[in-house]
Amino acid sequence: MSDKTNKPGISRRGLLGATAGGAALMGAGIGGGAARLGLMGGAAALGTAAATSGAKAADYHVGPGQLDEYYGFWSSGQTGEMRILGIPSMRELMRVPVFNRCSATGWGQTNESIRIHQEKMLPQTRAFLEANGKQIHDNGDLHHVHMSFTDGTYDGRFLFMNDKANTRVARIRTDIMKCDKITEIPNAKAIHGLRPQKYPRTGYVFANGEDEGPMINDGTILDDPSQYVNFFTALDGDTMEVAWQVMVSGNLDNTDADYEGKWAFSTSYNSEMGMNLAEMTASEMDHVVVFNIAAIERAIAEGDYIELQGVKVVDGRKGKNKDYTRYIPIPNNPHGCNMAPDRKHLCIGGKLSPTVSVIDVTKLDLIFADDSLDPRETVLVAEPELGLGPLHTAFDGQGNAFTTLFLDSQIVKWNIDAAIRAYNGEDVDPIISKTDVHYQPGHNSTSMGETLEADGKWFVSMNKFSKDRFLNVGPLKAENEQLFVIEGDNLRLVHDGPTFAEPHDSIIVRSDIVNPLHVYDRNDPTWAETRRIAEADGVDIDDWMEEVVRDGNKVRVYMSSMAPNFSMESFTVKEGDEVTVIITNLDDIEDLAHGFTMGDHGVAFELSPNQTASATFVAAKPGVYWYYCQWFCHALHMEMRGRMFVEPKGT
Ligand code: K7E
Ligand code: CUA
Ligand code: CA
Repeated sequence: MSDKTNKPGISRRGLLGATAGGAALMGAGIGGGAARLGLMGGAAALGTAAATSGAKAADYHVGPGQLDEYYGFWSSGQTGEMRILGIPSMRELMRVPVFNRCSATGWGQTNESIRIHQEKMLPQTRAFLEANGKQIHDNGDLHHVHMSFTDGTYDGRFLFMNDKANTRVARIRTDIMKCDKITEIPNAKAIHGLRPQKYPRTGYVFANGEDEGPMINDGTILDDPSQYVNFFTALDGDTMEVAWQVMVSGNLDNTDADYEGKWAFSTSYNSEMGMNLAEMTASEMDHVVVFNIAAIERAIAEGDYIELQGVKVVDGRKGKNKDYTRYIPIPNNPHGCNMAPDRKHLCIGGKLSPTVSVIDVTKLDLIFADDSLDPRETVLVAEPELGLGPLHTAFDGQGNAFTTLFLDSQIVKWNIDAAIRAYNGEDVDPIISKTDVHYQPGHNSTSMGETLEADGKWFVSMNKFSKDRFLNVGPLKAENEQLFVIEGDNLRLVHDGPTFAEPHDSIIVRSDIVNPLHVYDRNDPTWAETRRIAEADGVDIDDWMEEVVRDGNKVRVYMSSMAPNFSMESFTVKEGDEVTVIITNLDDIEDLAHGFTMGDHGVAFELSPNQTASATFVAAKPGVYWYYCQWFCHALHMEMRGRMFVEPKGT
């Protein structure tokens, strides 16, 4: 499984040919023309060496009743939720809805979750949604989940994540493992790369806008890309307000931050500002943008900004001769952007280039101080040729890096110091080993690998294709995630696991850092507004409730749940009433969740111990409707139900 013989001894130029061929190469890896390069077929045929090494996998078996050593926080791509796994069992422990609508928990339907969705929604989006008969966007494309940092390591407070589909950033509170903030980002389009500030703390959450557009996108400018710009956003991780933005040249893909709190970095695959594939792959070089945080803060303080949609925007475009940004040329449509825990080296995956570009971030001051210096020559310290389609890099904390090779379907383990020495002309091979994965890996992660506490124990490869690894479930296949134990130079496969559409990124966090509650605190802010409404109605939501409050055609129904009963066996409303059902689960015993489902009304929500939740609907059809508890809670769970009587109009 570790074979150095596969090291590509081919030059980048030779592989990719003309630049248009670069694009074709990626296409080839994904499907049709793979045979030309012998890539996919080869991987499928020889990809079993690692897989058959399961003999010692039992060493790492997490047996019944045993707990995992790490939490895995997983994105879910177009599903729009965050997932929690146990590592090394790779068992999926929980799904936390964020941008998606969840049938189980009522996320996206409860008044409490709709308030979170709407709190930081732009007014024009609200108007747009209303015109489409909706209150919220209930889809998302969640690629990157990252935890808040203090002093360069995870502090267990929050998880932050992007929505590429609807240009948002969300936060999850780790004490309750629920989303508490969703911020729509003005000006930018399609938030993709996202990373929290690592030092001194989070602090900022950096978010990349991937798609270009007119500075003021009101329909005045349409097909005139010469007037398009793109935005880099810094949010305040504590308030989830946008702190500032930087206007940039080119688009933005992935991002990371350093360990000194000085810089943020973003890759761009479209320095060309191309609008189609040929244009986006026209140049041999794209770039990484370096953001000078102190200089940007100074610009904001001194007034060197414009205000766009209420956001202070600094102009960091190319050729502005300001010290806000620098553009470092990187080959070729680069993708991953990963800061090593040695505090010094930033690794950029070349994607169409078989190289990873290594930047020494301690040299960045030089190019900000002296504009005449060649930025690439000044800060680039290595550019090892590692294999085809390098995307993302993870670290073991011991000076080694693991890079996913999308086209080669391999993980290459390499040594950063050796790569630097090779770049300086020494005859050393930075490549330590290559391991087959199944198939086409995108992101990867190591345990604690994006922190100063990187421990080099576990490695996950997040593979975009599973093909023959699992029973056929039809034309749509699962993705495949493989867990490896890092053993010396090699990776040993201990688990293959299918996963639903489509995790991109993950982090592996020591379990002692994360300490969720077992039951809700009754004073949780999630239902503060619901509490305020109840108080105005003279109802105490902390107590047993049996109240129906009428307010014109609005009816608020207050009840409690306690196994195996709702406090109300029935309630009566009139046809056309807008009904809000507000429930507190007075059971405060660990794991005693109830739920509330109103039959034939599309209403269902979770009621975890001590939780208050509510949902609003129109009782538009006269008749008898049963509501029931949908979370199995008691021997008499089936009996935990009641009736809503909807009287016909005019009775
Ligand atoms: Cu982080 Cu998939 Cu959005 Cu790379 S991206 S794979
Ligand atoms: Cu309460 Cu099931
Ligand atoms: Ca490009």
